[in-house]
Amino acid sequence: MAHELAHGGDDHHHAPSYGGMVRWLTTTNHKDIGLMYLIFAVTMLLVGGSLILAVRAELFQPGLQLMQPQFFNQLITLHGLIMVFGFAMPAATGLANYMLPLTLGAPDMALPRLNNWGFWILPPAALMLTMPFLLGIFGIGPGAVDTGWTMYAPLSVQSGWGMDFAIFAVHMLGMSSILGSINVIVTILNMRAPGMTFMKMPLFAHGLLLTAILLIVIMPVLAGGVTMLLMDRHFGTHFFSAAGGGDPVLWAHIFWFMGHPEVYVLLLPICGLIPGILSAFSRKPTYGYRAQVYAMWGIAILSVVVWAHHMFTSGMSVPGQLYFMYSTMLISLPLAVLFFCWIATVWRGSLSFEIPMLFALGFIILFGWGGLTGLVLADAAADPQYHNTYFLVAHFHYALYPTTVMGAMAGIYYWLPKWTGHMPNETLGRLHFWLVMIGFNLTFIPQFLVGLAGMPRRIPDYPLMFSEWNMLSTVGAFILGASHLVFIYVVFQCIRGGEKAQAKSWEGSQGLEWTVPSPAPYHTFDQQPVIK
Ligand code: CU1
Repeated sequence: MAHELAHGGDDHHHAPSYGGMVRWLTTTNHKDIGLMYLIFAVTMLLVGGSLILAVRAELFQPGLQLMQPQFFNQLITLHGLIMVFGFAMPAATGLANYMLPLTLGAPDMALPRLNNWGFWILPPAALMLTMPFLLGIFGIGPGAVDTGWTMYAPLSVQSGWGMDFAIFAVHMLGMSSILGSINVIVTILNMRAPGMTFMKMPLFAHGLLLTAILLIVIMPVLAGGVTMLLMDRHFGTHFFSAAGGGDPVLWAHIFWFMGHPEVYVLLLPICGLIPGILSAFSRKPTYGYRAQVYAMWGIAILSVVVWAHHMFTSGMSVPGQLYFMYSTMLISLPLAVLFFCWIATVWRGSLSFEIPMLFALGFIILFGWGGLTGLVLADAAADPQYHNTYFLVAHFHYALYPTTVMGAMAGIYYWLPKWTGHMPNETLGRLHFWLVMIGFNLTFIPQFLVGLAGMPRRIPDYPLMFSEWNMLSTVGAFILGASHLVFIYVVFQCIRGGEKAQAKSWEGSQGLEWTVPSPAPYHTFDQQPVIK
């Protein structure tokens, strides 16, 4: 089934055809690899989601019901690392692999073997990250990394050997994303269809290009950081130990130099993807193409100079606080340009609300709240009040869930007809969307409220006064979890059959050139066989 799906398209490489596992291990076809990335990402989404449902179950009531604090810490840490590195980034790389060559009019990614290598680093890395956790459940070893996904020193210097596994996993995940990024950049620079200048390229490609550049800037820094951490842990250095002349705050700087741009790494591919969907279902061209390109560049450049807004409470000079506050707030300008263009694209359009459009609009609404609450947190005077509370947790979930999960879902639903030849079930797809909207808001609105009231994050117990909101939040989380099962059912159903997709899969769709200003450049799309 998956075999047919990936081979439905053209195979330009005419590689010797192996069967079974060997074929998937050795494939250099961008659709095969894109598909494997997507399957890996959705698997990790379910794993990371299950971990946090255990956390929410513990937080259903005050007191310790289900687990000890150390196990709780492992759950929240793995949830963060798995969702960012195991789900969100591979999901974007999967969409990039599958769709980027098609939107550029290229036969494949520029470096197909590198592409294969980049993917196959991921499963061992995921195993490396989760193995100590599984061993820990069976009573072997100290369990998984339990420092929170930020791996702050000095805790991470002293934590058990789950940390060492996490360090190696981070190295491998970083290597994988650097390889993927090199491939995206080379493909975009060299393999565009004749006549497709930079400013005629789909916004999707612009988003992926910026993401790739950002990843190459930030991932080596994190790799250096975790290497220093490894040295501190085992080889007698004192980079992060105040007693030895080092500084634990140095770790926070290194981490957030990666961690803040990472948010935009996750956002930018979706900023490239959403305008095309909005345009298709509004039956209008994308509004403000140039403005969106420049805004995305602005966001990418600003994103690497604002990292210490995560550290207002770790002791910073007033000029430092002012700089990081204003530079952070400055990002809202290019983001507002994007929001304006998205709204202007649908404004007075002939709208219809099929599944991808629902997810695209849901993304705009929820991500808007993520952005606005981010402005609150960026205020250096207000931040000490909210730092390390559930207000922050709710904020970054409003920023990241719509971008990564809903963005990926919008893209997957949008392209499912093209990939499988069938339309997804509209009723179930809408059910999925509304379960997401209800479940997500029910989970995180209460977290804003308990956060404002002072409930700290990363602690398995809490005072009685927070009980009701936490109960609601847990109920919401389980609804949100269930929504993903509906999604998986719809995808399987769509692969196996259903209403036949037309050449223009969605009624308003303009085909593959959805974000290219007219006239569309020369391309080879119509010579590629239709997926049956
Ligand atoms: Cu940040």
